[in-house]
Amino acid sequence: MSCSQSPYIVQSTCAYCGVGCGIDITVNNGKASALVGTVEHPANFGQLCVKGTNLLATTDLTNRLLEPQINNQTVDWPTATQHVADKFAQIIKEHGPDAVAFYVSGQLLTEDYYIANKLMKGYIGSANIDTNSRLCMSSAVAAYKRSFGEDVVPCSYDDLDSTELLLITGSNAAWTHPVLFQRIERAKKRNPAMKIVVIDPRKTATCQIADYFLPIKPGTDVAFFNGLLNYLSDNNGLNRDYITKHTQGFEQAALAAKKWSLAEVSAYCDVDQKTLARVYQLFARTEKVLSFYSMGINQSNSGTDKCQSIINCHLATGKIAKDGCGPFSITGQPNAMGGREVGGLSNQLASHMDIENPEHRSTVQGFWQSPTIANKAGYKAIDLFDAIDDGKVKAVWIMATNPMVSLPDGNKIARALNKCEFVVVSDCAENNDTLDFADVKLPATPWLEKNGTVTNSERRISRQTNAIAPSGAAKHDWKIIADVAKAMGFSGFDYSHVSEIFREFAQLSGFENNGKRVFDISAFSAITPRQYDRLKPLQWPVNDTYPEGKKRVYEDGQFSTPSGKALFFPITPRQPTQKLSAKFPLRLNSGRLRDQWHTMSRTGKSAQLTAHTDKCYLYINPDDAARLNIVNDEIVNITSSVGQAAVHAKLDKNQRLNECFMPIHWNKQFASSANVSNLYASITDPLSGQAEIKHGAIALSKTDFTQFGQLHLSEEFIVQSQMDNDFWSKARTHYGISYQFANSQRENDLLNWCQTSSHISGEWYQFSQGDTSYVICLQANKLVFLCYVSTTQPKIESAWLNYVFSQSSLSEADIKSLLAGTSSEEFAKGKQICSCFNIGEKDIEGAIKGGCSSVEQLGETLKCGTNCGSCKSELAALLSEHHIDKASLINSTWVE
Ligand SMILES: Nc1nc2c(c(=O)[nH]1)N[C@H]1C(S)=C(S)[C@@H](COP(=O)(O)OP(=O)(O)OC[C@H]3O[C@@H](n4cnc5c(=O)[nH]c(N)nc54)[C@H](O)[C@@H]3O)O[C@H]1N2
Ligand SMILES: Nc1nc2c(c(=O)[nH]1)N[C@H]1C(S)=C(S)[C@@H](COP(=O)(O)OP(=O)(O)OC[C@H]3O[C@@H](n4cnc5c(=O)[nH]c(N)nc54)[C@H](O)[C@@H]3O)O[C@H]1N2
Ligand code: SF4
Ligand SMILES: [Mo]
Repeated sequence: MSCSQSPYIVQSTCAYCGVGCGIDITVNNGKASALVGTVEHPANFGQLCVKGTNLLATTDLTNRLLEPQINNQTVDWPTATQHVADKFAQIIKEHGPDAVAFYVSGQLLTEDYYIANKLMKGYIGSANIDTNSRLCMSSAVAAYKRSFGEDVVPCSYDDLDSTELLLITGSNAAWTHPVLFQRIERAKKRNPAMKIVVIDPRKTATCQIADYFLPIKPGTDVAFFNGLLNYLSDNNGLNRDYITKHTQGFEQAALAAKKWSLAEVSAYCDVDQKTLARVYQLFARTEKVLSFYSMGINQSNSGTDKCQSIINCHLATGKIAKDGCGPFSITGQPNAMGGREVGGLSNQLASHMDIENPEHRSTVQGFWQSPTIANKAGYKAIDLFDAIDDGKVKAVWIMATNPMVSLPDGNKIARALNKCEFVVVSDCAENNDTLDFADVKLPATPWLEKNGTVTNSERRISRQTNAIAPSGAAKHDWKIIADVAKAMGFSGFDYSHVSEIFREFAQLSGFENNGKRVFDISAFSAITPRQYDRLKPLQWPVNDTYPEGKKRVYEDGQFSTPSGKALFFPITPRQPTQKLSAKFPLRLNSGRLRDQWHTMSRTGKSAQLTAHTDKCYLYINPDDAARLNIVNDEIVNITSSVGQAAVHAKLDKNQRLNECFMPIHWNKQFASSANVSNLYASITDPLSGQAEIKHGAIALSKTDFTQFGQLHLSEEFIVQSQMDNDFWSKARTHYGISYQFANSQRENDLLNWCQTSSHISGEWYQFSQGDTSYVICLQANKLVFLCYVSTTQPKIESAWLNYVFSQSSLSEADIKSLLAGTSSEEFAKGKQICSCFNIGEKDIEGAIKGGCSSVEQLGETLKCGTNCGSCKSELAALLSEHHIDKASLINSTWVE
C-alpha cells in the first residue's frame, strides 16, 4: 500500500544572485510544487525577484545531464571516477602537479568549493585552482586585502536602510540585485531626504531612483574618486582624527589625487561639472555615506585601483564601519563570498590565509595533516587557459561554469580546450558550449537537489537545502570530488554527510587563529547534522565572542593589517587597454538583463523569463545608428580584433555616443553568433587578474542577408527541429520554441525545406504572396508548426502566436489569417474566457488594468462569470497573473 505524504516546507536559498534570498519550497509527494520568499530571512524578508519567483520553471529534466559519460558514451560512476583519477594521476606523474588544474565557480556551495581546494592545494600539491569569480569579484578582493589586510566586506544590508547618501557605481542593481534595489527604494520612501547617485555610462533601470545620474565615460571612475578625495581635502571634508588613528599612507594618496580638480574630472570623465560638484559636496557634508559597487568597477584593467579609490574616500572621511557607511562591494553569484572564504582563488589558502605566507601554509597543512601544500600561487583564470593553450597544463576539470561563453577571447579558449589532453566537465546541463569539449562529463546535482551552504554579499551564511532527491545518477559536487580524491589514493576525503565538511571548515577557521583573522566561524566546530539542517542565516564572524554573528566589522578601527591600520594607496587613472581605433571605433560594454542568468542554462528554459527580452540585441545610440545607416531591429555584424558576432540592433537613447552595450547571456545553444565574450581581448588587471570585459573595441557593418524568417514550433517538436540557417536565434515561448533566422541565399522550395528539416508529419499548407511565404502544419487541426519567410524581417505579434498555438482546434478564420500573415478577428478580442457573455481576455485585462481587483468586480464591470460561473477560475488566474506581473518588478522597461 502506498501512502502519500502531506506537503511540507523546505527552507533554502535562491540559486541566483549574491543577495542570497531565503526561499520556502513546498514539497508535495517528492516534488517541489510551489515556492515563496522566506519571511524571516534577513536578506529578503519574504521578497523574491522575478528570477527567484520563476525558479521552479527551470528545474525540469530537459537538457539535464543524468549519467556520467566518457567520450560521449554513458558509463557508471565507478568507471568515470576511476578514469578521472587515473588520468590526473598519470599526468601528474609524467609532468608534475602543475600540469593539472581545476576551474571552478561561485555557483558551487561552500562545501564543494572547500573540497576542491583541499584536493588541489593539500593533496595534488598545486595551486592551479581558479574560479569564475576571477571574472567577477577578484578586484574587490584584491583591494580589500591590500587596504584592510583581509578580504572583509565591512558593511551590511541594514546600512542600505539607514544611509543618507548612496553612491551606486558600476551596478545596475534594479536588474541584478532586485531585492536589494527594492529595499533601497523603500528606504528612500521612508526617508525622502536620502540622496541616491548613480554612476554608469548607460542610463539604466537603476537610474529611476537616482537624484543625480552621472553618465560617466567608461573606465574613468578612478578620476572621479580621485577628484572626490581632492575635493574632500580642499573643502574641509576630511576626518583627520580617523586618518591619524586608524590609517596609513593618506598623504601619498592625497598627493596623487591633487591634480584632479573639478574641471579636470569633468573633462576626463565627460560629466557635467555642476552635477559633479553637487555630488562631491553631498559626500563631504553627509554623515552617512555608502558606496555600492559591482562589475562596472571590478571588470577593468585597473579594477583593484578603482575599488581602492572608493575605499580611499571612505577612509579619509571615517565614513566606514559604522551605521549607513562604507565601501560595499556587492557580490554577483550566490556563493561568490563562500568561494573567497575557502580560498577559491589560486593565490589564496582556505579560511582567508595566503599561499605566499609560510606560517599560513603550515597552519593549513597542519590542520589537514595533508601530504603536501602548494607553496606558490597557481594560474589565474586567463593565464590558466593560456597555459592550457601553451601545453603547460594538460588536464583541466571545469566545474559549474561555462568558460566557452564567459571568458574573453572565446576563439582562444576553444583552441586551448581542443588542444588539452584531458578535459573533465561537471555540470547539470547536458549541452552547453563548454561540454562540447569534454572528454568526461560528470552529472552534478543542481539547485533543488543539492545541499550545503552559501554566503551572500553581507557575509551571511545560509543553507541551500535539497528539497528533492537527485535525478538520474546526478551526484553532489563535493561527493564527485571526494570520490575522485579517494580513487587517487588520498585519505582525508571520507565524509558521510555534507555537514561534516562544514564542521571541518569551521574548525579550520578557528585553528591557530587567536583573533588574527576576522573570518572565523569556529562557533560551528561541533555542529551536528541536525543543527546544520536548522542553521539560521548568520553573518560571520560567528565565534565565542560573537555567537550570533556580527553585522559590521572593523567598528573599532582595528584592521587586519600587521599595524592594525587601514592602508591608503595613491592611485593614477588608466584608460582601458582595448583602445578605440579607426578600425574598431565603438566602445563595447557588456552586462546583464533583468530576467536572464548568465549563459541561460536555467533561465533560458522559462518562457516567462524569456518574454522580457526574447533575443540578443546590441544597444546603440540612435545618432550612431543613423550615421552607420542602421535601423532598429536590423541584424548587424560586429567585429573586434579577436572575434565576430551578429545580432539585432536596438536603437537606445540611453546609450552614450560611440558606445554600445550587449548582454552576456546568449551563446551557441541559443543563437548562431551572439556571444559577447568572443569580442573581448583577454586583458587583465595586473593586481587582481580580473579581465577587462566591459571595455572592448568593435566595428559594425551591414549584413548581406536576403531572406528573413520566423519559425514557431509547439512544445513537442522542440528537440527534433534544428534548422540550418546562416543566422538564427532561438527562444523559449509559452507554446514551445521560436526561431528567428536569416540567410544570404534564398531558399526557394520553402515547403520542402520545412518538411524535411522539421521531420514533422501532419497536414501541411503553404501560401505565397509577393515576396512572402507562409507554411503551416496542423495535427488534428491543432497548429504545431508555423514558418514565415520574406525579403524583410516579418513581424508577428507574440500574443497572436500564443493564441493560435493554444487553440486545440483552429477555426477556418484563424487558418486563413495565419496564411495571410494577419491576426484574426476572434483574436482581436483575445482568447474567449466568458462564453456566456462572449467576453475575451483583452477586455478582461483592460478592466484589470482599469482597477478591477477581484472576480466580483470583473463581473460587475463586464458581466463575465455572472451566469454559469465556469470561467471564474480563469478570471482569478488572469487577476493573479496580473498581480504577479506587478509584484515581479517595478522596473520592467528601460528608462525613458
Ligand atoms: N538578472 C541577473 N542578475 C544577476 C546576474 C545575471 O546574470 N542576471 N548575475 C549576477 C552576477 S554573477 C553578477 S557579477 C552581478 C553583476 O551585477 P552588475 O555589476 O550590476 O551588472 P552588469 O550588468 O554586469 O554591470 C553593471 C553596470 O556597469 C556599467 N559599467 C560598464 N562600464 C563601466 C564603467 O567604466 N564605470 C561605471 N561606473 N560603470 C560601468 C554597465 O553599463 C552596467 O550597467 O549580477 C548578478 N545578478
Ligand atoms: N563580457 C563579459 N563576460 C563576463 C561578464 C561580463 O559582465 N561581461 N561577467 C562575468 C561574471 S561576473 C561571471 S560570474 C561569469 C559567469 O559565467 P559562467 O560561470 O560561465 O556562467 P553560468 O551560466 O552561470 O555557468 C554555470 C554552469 O554551471 C552549471 N551549473 C549550475 N549549477 C551547478 C552546480 O551546482 N554544479 C555544477 N557542477 N554545475 C552547475 C550550469 O548548468 C552552467 O553550465 O561571466 C563572466 N563573463
Ligand atoms: S534578488 Fe537575487 S537572490 Fe533574491 S530572488 Fe532575485 S535572484 Fe534570487
Ligand atoms: Mo559574477
